[in-house]
Amino acid sequence: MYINDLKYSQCSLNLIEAVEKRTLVLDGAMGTMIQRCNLRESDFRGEKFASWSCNLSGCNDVLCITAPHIIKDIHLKYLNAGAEIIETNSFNANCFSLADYALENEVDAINVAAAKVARDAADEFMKANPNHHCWVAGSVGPTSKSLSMASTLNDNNVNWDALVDTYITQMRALIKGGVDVLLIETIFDTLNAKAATFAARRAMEMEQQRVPIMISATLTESGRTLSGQTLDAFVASIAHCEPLSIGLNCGFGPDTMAPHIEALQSIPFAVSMHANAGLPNEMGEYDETPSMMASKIEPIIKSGLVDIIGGCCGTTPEHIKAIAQMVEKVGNKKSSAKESILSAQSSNVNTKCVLAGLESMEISPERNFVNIGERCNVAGSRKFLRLINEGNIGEALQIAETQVAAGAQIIDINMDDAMLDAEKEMAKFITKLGEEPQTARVPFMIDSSKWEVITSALKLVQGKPIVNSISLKEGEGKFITKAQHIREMGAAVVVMAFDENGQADTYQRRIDICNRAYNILTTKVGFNACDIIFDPNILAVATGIEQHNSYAIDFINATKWIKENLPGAKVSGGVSNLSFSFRGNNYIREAMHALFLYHAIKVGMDMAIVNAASLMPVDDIPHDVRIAIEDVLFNRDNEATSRLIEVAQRIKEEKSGEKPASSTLEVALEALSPQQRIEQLLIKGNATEMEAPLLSLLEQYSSPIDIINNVLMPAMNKVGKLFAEGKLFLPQVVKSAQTMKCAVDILTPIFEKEIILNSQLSTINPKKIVIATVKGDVHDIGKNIVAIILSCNGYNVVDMGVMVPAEDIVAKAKEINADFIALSGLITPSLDEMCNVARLMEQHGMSIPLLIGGATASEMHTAVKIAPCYSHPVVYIKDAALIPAEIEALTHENNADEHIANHYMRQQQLRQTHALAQPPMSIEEARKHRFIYGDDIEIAVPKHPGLHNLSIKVEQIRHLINWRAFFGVWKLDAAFAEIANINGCDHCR
Ligand code: THG
Repeated sequence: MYINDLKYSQCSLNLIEAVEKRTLVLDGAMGTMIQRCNLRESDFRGEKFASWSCNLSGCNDVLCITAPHIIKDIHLKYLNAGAEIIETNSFNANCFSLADYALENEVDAINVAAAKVARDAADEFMKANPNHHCWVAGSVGPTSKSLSMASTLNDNNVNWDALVDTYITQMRALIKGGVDVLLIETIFDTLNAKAATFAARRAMEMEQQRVPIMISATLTESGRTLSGQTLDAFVASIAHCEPLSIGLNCGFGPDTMAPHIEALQSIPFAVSMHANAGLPNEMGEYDETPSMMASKIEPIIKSGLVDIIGGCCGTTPEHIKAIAQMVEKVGNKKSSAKESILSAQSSNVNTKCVLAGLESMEISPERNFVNIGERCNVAGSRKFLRLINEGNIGEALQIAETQVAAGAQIIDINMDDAMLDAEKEMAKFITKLGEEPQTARVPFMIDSSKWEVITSALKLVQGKPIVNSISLKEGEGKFITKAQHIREMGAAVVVMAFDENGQADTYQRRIDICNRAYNILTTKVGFNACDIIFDPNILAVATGIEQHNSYAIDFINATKWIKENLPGAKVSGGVSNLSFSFRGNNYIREAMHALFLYHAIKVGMDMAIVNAASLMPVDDIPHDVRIAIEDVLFNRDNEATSRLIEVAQRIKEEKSGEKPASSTLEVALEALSPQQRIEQLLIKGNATEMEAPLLSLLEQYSSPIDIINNVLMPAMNKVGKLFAEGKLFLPQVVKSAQTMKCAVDILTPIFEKEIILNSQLSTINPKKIVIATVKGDVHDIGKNIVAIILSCNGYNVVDMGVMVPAEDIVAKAKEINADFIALSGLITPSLDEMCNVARLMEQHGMSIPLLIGGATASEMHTAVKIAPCYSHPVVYIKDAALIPAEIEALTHENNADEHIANHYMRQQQLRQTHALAQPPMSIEEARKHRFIYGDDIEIAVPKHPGLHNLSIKVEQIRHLINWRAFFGVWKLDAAFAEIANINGCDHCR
């Protein structure tokens, strides 16, 4: 059910229409008027609460039940003074405030009564004055709680859900009682206001009745809300509820309030103002007389800045009368500009994208480009991950601060690590960011592939954040539900160019998916087009794989298309992804980022996730480097990657002053033995000269298979090692793998002949590997690289693609009698899915090794979470280049058992280290595990009780000490544990 499907009452429609045409007069203070009545405590109690246990004096809201005639009389006084909108006497009628009087269970009754008595007064007035229309506004105060400050105030009694429930109860009752509009007022904390607007929607859905919302904030002297937001930021944070009006009340007299009201003139909503009768004097009284107040308001009305005007503390029917007369005198004319702003409000394309932290930030072409700090990301910064793991929030916050100081205008926050409770860590970090003035200033980007992490983070942000991200990968239904929720929570959204078939990796798929998502969001969800940020996938270029060569230019062209064809939509992307091939060479990476951004911004890219501190000016890049990079970005020719590798290597040498990396690789081939020559050719990816040394080796080895096992495989392992040391880049590894394939191809016809001769079929039967990106995940670039490297190494690879359910993977492996299953995934939920696959393999009684890879996978997670699900090897593979070596080791004729035993031992150690690093359980929890014994247990009695002197040598007891536990605590690694083994520790066997 969408809010737009609900209907306004005729009265509410009249109100909306009236605000567009003229300035309406709101009533004045309720409290002042009740005080004037000099009520006794017994008047508050009335009949209903005569024997109530609490003192009810001062509980104004209860009077709606116990003395409705008094309240109705006040309403009538305001109506007769000229008020057209009267506020119900329900400002404090929420369960938190009423709990002070033990009336928390009367919220419904009091609000229904408040609405009814106001309705009564309004109807009576209209009957007597048929030419005057008047309306009832349900007054909803801020409650006594502050959500965004709850953590600072150590208030554990309130959170988003509790506050939303509180508001829902109050608002449902007001709607039931017949109000024409809800007035959320005296807002000092925007997060409270967001909860209120969220609750308003729910209340309307529950009551099947739509009512307009008026929103009114209270500023402190600094011109900000108490929770620290500027007025602009406040407007940006609540505009998503499309209120009838936004305005100010309380806090100031009319003259002090005027400049702030002026600042609201360009908002696409009506503007309301109900100031106090001046500032309270020393006695706490308000001195401004009705005529003083009216004359101060006059210029504001004349300038057409205000659409709804009334009074707050200290104002009386006399003040309202003076104001109403002044409004009438001024002529009650609205500027046509304002009229058109208000009537255009329903169009959702022509508004702007304004985000907010404590301050607002508009994403506009004038800003040229917005940079989003990437470093608060556990998957994108080893340092940040370490700090979060250590619970060092202070230094983690400094990373955010440093980014803002370096120019980040938004900060991306990502806690998706398999070993972290991402939801909890995100909540903790976001709360802390909101408390630090430097970081609270900027809008946040909540980056997670887990929906629960996003939804719970949204409940903690008082500004207007960006959700990063949603996509069509699970189909339209889920996409719409998520988008709808994000819209209701008032966030902008990053939409990744993924669909049911995976991630878009061509120009056409990029624009097709973005176009489809745009249409769904704008037509079916009613999302403001300006709040949609497309991410058409920045993927790594120069990987050595041909299909990847056009990734950069396709992104740039897709950006251009989106900006030209999807009005309002923004474009963003994670720039550091682009240069993953050059990890270890920061200079080239940064130069690539700078040039990529330069070209993407030219065609309209609005923002990007970047390392704010290391953005390089394009003009600082030497001409030859620039050309080499641009050739890659624009995919100018097939040699572009090779040329960039050369440049990258040269620069690395120049920067490090190291012995050139290439010269360690470059050796005079003629002087080498055939084995060494083959190794060099493989490292360099040179296939053309491979045949001669291979053939000459045939004289030395009895079979081509021996050459593969003893020469080619070790050479590939060396490639893996050089890669791990940062001496080779990914494209070179891919090229090496392709060279390996050529070498194997040269040998194949020879051993095929041999098979026939020796009928050794089984020995050369290539190993079969089933590889898949698991269910829920569409990322497959890493997996594809692994598949290519494996095929090049002569394995028989069955690539099942992306989003593959566990059942299908296991079925396929059984069907083809696979030797390995390899699983890949980039996002954290994929890791849980990998556990599911492991469990299913166990259920099916399989015994083949399971290989785990992907950006969020880790050795620790594999050992702690996945391996225990399966009683055979589950091995984490850090890099694509390392997989052939691991497969060899796992199946090695002589050494496999030892390798697997070592592997199990290492994983066992990792699990212990992990267990020891967990915080100790609480004493209550520990006591639940205490030893419970009954009568049937016999407890041995010591044979010789009392004190005895024993003389024991250390050597005698050393083997009884659990050294492994100590090594775990001391964080010593496996090598040290070996010593314990040597020393014969019983626990370490
Ligand atoms: N699109 C969207 N969101 C994203 C991405 C995207 N969020 C995450 C990521 N991609 C963008 N963030 C990063 C952060 C860091 C790096 C890359 C992308 C990075 N880090 C160094 C590395 O891995 O080599 C590590 C540096 C270190 O440990 O200090 O490159 O595309 N919507």
